[in-house]
Amino acid sequence: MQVVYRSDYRPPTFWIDHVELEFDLDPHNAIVTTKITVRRNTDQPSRTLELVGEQLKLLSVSVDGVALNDDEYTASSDLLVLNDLPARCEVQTKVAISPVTNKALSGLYQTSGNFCTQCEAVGFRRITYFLDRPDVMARYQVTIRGDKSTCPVMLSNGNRIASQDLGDGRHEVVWEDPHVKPCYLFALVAGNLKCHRGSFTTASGRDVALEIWVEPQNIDKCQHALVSLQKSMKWDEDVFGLEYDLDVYMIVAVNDFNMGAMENKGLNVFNSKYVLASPETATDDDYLLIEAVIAHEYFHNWTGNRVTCRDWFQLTLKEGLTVFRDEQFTADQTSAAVKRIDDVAGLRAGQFAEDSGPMAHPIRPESYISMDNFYTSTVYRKGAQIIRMYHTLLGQDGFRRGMDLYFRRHDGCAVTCDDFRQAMADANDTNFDLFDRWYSQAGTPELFVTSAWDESAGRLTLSMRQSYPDLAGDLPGTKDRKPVPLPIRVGLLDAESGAELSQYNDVLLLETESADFQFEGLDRQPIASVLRDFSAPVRLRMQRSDDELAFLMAHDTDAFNRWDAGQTLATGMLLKMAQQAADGQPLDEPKLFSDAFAKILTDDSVDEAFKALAITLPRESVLGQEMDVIDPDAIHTAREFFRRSVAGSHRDQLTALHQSLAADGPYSNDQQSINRRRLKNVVLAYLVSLDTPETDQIAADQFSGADNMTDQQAALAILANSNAEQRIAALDEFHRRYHGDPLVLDKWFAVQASSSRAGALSEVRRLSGHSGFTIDNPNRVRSLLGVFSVNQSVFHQADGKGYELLGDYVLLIQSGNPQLASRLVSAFNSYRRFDTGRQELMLRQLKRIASEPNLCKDVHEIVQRALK
Ligand code: HT7
Ligand code: ZN
Repeated sequence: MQVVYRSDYRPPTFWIDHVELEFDLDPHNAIVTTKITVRRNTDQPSRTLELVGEQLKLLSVSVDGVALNDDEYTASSDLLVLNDLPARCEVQTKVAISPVTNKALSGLYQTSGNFCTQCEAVGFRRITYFLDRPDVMARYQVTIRGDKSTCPVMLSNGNRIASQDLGDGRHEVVWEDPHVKPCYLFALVAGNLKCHRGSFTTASGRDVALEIWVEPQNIDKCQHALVSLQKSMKWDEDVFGLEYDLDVYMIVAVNDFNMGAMENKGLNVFNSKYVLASPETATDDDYLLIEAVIAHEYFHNWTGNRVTCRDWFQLTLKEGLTVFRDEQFTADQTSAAVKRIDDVAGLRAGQFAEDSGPMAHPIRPESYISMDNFYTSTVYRKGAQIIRMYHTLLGQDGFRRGMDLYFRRHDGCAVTCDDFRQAMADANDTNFDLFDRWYSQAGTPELFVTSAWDESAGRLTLSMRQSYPDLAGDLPGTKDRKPVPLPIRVGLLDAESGAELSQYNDVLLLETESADFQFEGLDRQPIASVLRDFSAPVRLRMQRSDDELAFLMAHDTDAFNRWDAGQTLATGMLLKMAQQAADGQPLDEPKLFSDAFAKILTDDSVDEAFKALAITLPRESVLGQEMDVIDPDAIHTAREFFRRSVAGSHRDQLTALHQSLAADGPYSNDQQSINRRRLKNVVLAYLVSLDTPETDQIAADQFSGADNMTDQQAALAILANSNAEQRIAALDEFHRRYHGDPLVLDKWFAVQASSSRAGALSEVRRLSGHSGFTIDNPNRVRSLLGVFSVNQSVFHQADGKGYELLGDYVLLIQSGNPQLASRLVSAFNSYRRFDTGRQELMLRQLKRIASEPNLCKDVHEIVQRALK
């Protein structure tokens, strides 16, 4: 299979200035007529234009209005080659495509009977022959003709400039986008949709119409998305001075979508999960995610659309930057500390694991077989951490200067990560050349810190050293790795009072392999708080006693490190207990954590969301990363024991706390109520871990009495993971009530797929045969198989039945939807980290998949990397 290399980038032989598209919509036989005005690139002395396609049926081709004979071009379903073209001309093609049989959800497809497109990264070639690459930017005019009854609404990018009734039951709408764009930002939606409308007046006084298009039955679930959009528009004006640039901003919600959403110019297409919300059907987390995804796609209008990527290797240019922007936005709307903790927990669980397995790659990869495989947490989440480091070093004002210069230099252009870094540096008269290493090296650096106290000099020395752990195999970006620039935020605390010694609060910059940093003038030995706010994406390795960690957990003024000290303390204890479990020894009681736990719950200086995070134990998968050989059973036993033991020690306090949080009165979505629900549901999980009829009843009562989905789903998930006698009744009741709402039905599948009770794996297998399960809907697949594949103790059941189940579905899904299948198969990427028995069983599935005769290239790429 063809490998694409970053080093092979060449500018195109022709530019495309204007694109005219005509769609005659039909589910089985849609006709697409494309007129492109092309201009030879004078830097590239070729007269040949090679237009790529995928699964297209070519009907005709002409140049400057003259139809070409068969011998004047070469064509296959994947390539159209035109030789000896004049320096400027107009090329017209006509192709036929079949939206209804397009299960890949890339190109033009049907979802719930409506037409919809997805072009990023390379879906436009499934619509028409084109220069399907992001550095070719053009102006578009789009004519859509469709059935008036099935397609009363027909949308595309930009402004609607004309419409007419065609008299034969069909009608036509013409759209024009005044901005140049790459073809991956093209969009078309047509079908039976209703609109929830709003507006926004920009800082310079222009009125923008805001339109949220959904299936008619969902029209009452759009207000939160609309408000989220308005907040995002205002925030980008306030923080970055960026205004919206069209008269209308449309969002369409669709049920079948491979990712979260797509930032097409003026016409975003969203997975309905990230648009639709009502308190009865969406949880607080859903509300938060909707706001974040709406913001993310909106922010792309500048970071991605106005300035785009020169080639797909630069993906982090728009994605890392836009994730950073959406993280800052959410931090401003909610709590910066809680947001940072949530983000880092996600980074550690997903990206750190990716960075230490066979798919490890730099945030700017060097090669790919399928670009779709590189929409990874490394490109997105680690990419955002790299942007955050510029921000940490420059401050908000310096970062803003860099952004302003980036837009001044590159508006309307397709550029590289180097261009961004240069703008940041030039605007601040500094040099960021060493940051290049973050773009070309894979793996998570380890930061080793030791401290030395000189009593007579009153001096503390922190000695820091960075290095990369070795990775198995010959992975890209792992040879001759050099030290990377690390901004390390540090503070000191008085060891007796716990007070912050604020004059020592600083950001240190480690750019070499090692360095010493000294803090002078101290009266007595302080406690150091290192890597505050997680100021660099590294694994911190610092020898600290349990007492020191408990001290930081109680006193650190940096909320992130306060939380992290608790996690580190719990991790150490849990790993020791896992070893005891593996050795068949009795497990230690987690006394120190348990005491700190009780103190946090009564600490008035922190909010309930922070308390919820502070008492949540590290995930099983994160604990696994810290073991030489992951033992999923021992980790599970230890974590369950730990939780039950803490709950047992504080049963009365937890019962009273749950009671008081549950007495809050009717549902409200203000931040304090959200925080209180969050804490209430973590407390409930502790209580139900006690496995008593009384504590089960608390969950059952919450389930039946809940007036909102947050409390109901939390109680259901906790019951589904328990031995409570109310378990089955709750699951049945939930299904009875919500089976008609696809997004809520997804939750029903997900809570069962995340359960780790005995027999959970057979339940997942049984659910895959349930009438509500379908492989055609990615949300449904993710809610059952995706959730199950990260449920460590169940997926890694020692007999390999979990692996077999996933293998079966990867093979079933891959021919229809390669993107979805390749996400699923990635669950095998960690196989080298397990014992030989499990390795063998996972390898068996990988080899079985690899030997499939018609394996799609997406899955092929992941499996080959794993097997290498
Ligand atoms: N930029 C969007 C990426 C995306 C995508 C990529 C591959 C296949 C399907 C896709 N749908 C959306 C989403 C974003 O990051 O904003
Ligand atoms: Zn994005």
